[in-house]
Amino acid sequence: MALEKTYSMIKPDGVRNGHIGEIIARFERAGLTIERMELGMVTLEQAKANYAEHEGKPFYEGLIKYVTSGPVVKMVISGEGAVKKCRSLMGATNPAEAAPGTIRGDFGLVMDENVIHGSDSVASAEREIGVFFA
Ligand code: IDP
Ligand code: MG
Repeated sequence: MALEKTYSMIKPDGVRNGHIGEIIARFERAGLTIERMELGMVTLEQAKANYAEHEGKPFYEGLIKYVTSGPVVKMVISGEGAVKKCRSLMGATNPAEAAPGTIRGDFGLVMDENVIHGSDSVASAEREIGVFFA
């Protein structure tokens, strides 16, 4: 493994439901470092850039609305194998299938509002960090 940076974002439901502290604590407990962090809205342009790969899918419009609906926590997280580590702490995309002990398994209920985003590769991470921390 290598020292990596990843982009993660506590989505509007995670912020609204008061899970910021617990989620950050889990990243830190796992040995990851929060390098940058900002609480604020996602612009329409940022949402579209982040989710470009999903354009045209049935859930796309709802996803863009949801992720721009309220404040989020944008983070750059670093550490050994940070991309995979972050994804495994997050759990499966569908909270109904996410294992207990994962962020989505513990704090999410439905696919439409699944608490957190995390880059799926080093290349995606670089792109997404550029979108949110230009
Ligand atoms: P990921 O967030 O685990 O990487 P992706 O497949 O990249 O999952 O999907 C991006 C986001 O789009 C998901 O986190 C979720 O918010 C939303 N999403 C994906 N599939 C569906 C769906 O079938 N219904 C509603 N929302 C979905
Ligand atoms: Mg994804």
